[in-house]
Amino acid sequence: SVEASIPEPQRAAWKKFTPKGFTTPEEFEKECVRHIETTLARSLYNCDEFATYAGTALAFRDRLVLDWNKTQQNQTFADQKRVYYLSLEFLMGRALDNAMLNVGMKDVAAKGLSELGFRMEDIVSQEHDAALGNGGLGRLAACFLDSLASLNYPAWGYGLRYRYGIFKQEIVDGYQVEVPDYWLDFNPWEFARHDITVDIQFYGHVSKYQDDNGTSISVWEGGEIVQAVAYDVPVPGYQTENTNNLRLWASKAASGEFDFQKFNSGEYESSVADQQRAETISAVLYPNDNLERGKELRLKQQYFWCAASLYDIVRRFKKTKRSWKDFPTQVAIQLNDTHPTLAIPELQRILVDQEGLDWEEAWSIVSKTFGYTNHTVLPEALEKWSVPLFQHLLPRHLQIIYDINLNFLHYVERTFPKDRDMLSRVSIIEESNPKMIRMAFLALIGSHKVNGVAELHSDLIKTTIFKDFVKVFGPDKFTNVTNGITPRRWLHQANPRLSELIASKLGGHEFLKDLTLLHKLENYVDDKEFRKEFQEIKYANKVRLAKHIKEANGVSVNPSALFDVQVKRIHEYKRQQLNIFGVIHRYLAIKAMSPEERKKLVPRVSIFGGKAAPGYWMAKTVIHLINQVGKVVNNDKDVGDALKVIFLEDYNVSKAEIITPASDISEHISTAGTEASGTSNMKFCLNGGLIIGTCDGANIEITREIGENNIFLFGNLAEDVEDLRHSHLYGTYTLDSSLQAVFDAISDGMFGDASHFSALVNGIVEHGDYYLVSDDFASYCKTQDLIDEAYKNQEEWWTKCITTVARMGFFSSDRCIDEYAEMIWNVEPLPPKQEQ
Ligand code: T68
Repeated sequence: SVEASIPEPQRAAWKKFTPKGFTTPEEFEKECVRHIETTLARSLYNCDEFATYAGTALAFRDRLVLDWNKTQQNQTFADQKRVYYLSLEFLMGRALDNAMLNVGMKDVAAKGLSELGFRMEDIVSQEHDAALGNGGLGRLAACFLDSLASLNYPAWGYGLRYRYGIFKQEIVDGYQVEVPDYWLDFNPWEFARHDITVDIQFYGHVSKYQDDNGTSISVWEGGEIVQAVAYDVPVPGYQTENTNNLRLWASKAASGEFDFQKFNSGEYESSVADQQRAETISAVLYPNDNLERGKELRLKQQYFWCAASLYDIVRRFKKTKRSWKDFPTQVAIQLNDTHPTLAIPELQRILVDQEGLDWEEAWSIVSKTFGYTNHTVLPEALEKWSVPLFQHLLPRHLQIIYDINLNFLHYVERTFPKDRDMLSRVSIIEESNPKMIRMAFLALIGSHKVNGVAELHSDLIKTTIFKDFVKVFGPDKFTNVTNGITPRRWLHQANPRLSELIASKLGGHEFLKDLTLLHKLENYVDDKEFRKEFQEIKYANKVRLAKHIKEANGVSVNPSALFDVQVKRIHEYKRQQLNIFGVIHRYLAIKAMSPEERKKLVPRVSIFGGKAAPGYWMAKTVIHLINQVGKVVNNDKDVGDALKVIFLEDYNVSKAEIITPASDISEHISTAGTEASGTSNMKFCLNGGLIIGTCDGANIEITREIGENNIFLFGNLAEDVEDLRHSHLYGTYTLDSSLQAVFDAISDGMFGDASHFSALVNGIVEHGDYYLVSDDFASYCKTQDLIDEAYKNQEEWWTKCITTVARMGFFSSDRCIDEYAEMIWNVEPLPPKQEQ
């Protein structure tokens, strides 16, 4: 507020002492050492790599904070429309490297660190990943924050400050073991805002009163209160002062008198228990991807975070003293999947119950404010909440949802009077026992735009889960925004040598801000010098990964072998089982060869990585099988370098930064029509790796951009899936003979106790092969053979790789964010204010 700020006459004194930040290695060292000595209370004699990381991070944090303060002030004064990105997951990874590169001071810091006796690489790797997400959805949110900041959009992220992020994966005897990820011991990137709190209500009941005009008002009373405390994380843009805010909410017991009395009257224990119960809300990230299990605590998390975020957004809007009808012109809220759908009835509740707007007026504001992004068509991933559970936790919101539904169904009835079935099909309430609330329908009805994340996916939602809604609202409510990735982290940071090589040819790093400039690389496809360097870089990246594999798995792999990588969450629809069956097929073929024949093979390293949800038995079985196959193959003298099978433990963002630049081929082999987009496919291509994939998700658009000669596509199409599934269940079906041989090898105990894998095999042989592994197996193996052939022709191979990089411009998350801004949010960038 104006009263609290420094009065004009004193501002000169203030400004004189506003820190400016370092620019030279010496100045950096000074800041770093000062932080180590004072902030950390360490000295010359006990400064290890971690303390040096901390000092470095704090020195950079000081810089970020200055930019961040200015940005927030600038955004407040500019008073223009802002975007709020609501996501239950932000898979940020490490922050220091990114911060150094964004402010363009990594070289300066590296020089300073070396003068202090440290290597940059060792320091950077001290940082704990911020792993507040499961997979693609959470990482997409992180890429979006990077692009929003880099493109100067006035935007905030809102999420939960989990005390435990996604679990750490350990592999013990070939099995996945989950270890909690406590990551907050030292986190210099967050600022606790103990003064920014919101009281969040749960349970209780609804009473009706008459106001002075005789209109009835609903009041949500009783229940319990939990406090939300804001923690802010600066999000720096690349080569811009603009630094946005990510606000994460932590739960805390409300400091009511009740607790105080309890405490004073000697009931410490129950008072502490209340405290712990409140803190449980933001304690842990749910570790499922593409699966919803309807747990009460998850619903509590969702409401807690939505209510706190909306209170904050509304509070900020109210400071502008505008009328409510301006709300949708000042505020755009994007829902990252259905997890934040409660924001819709919550805003309606604030406007009607608290601000006294009438229902229609409020609803018109609400439905102009939200946009909803769908990330899946898998039925098991669509969120539904049981009505009794919901009624108990959020009684007023249930009433509001029923009223939203009633109005909607009236409209549908009037528009389609002859289609009685339609009403039950589109109702937000599923008439099951118990009744269920279909969150995707609520999100769709309460938003002005719905988007899918790749073209095929955006088409599919219109013909499957939302078919009826296209009739109700018309096709214009639906749009596509194909996902993208940030080239700062996924090229410049993860693959600095390639980034420099490109910069040297394109005359600077401009391509990191406009990735379409990469197309100029096509001029160098035949440039001998360029090709040589390009190959050397790939080789060096493979050497680095081989070193990691040696350290982590104890297996030596040949960096000249073809590195074949599949890293992503383990899920039946992503079909790691198809990959490992293919590996077994290859192993059997090698065993059947003469030593001479083996020598002619392209040596291959099959690299897997990814976490299975802790309760997902089939996924865990796949991990076990991969490890068992690795154990046999890697120790088979007949095989030698011809094949190695590696499972990399604890795949996460910082490991992805090492793995991605080191692949020759990566696998994106989901059953057609199941992977909404995929984003790692884009990362691998941008780093000069080729891909083997099905016609699914963004693979299709990648093919369109890079040309079908540069990608290895195989398998059935999405349009055939239904018939194929039907024929498995009702037709006559004979298993491909080479897949049968793989299954025989497994049942013969070649990879240990066959009973461990019987569910996996039987799912295919006896239970309908839902993911169509057997239908795609022959085509998959044939395509793998083509890859071997292609790799033998090295000249052509490198032409494909370079051409691929040159044509990846479309897949920047900057393009993606500009599309959201124009088609969905209607917001403009706000460039940072120049210093006077
Ligand atoms: C992914 N979804 C899609 N979900 O699977 C992927 N789900 O195709 C797409 O590229 C990516 O989103 C970005 O659009 C997920 O990652 C989850 O992680 C998830 C988490 C909780 C509940 C449901």
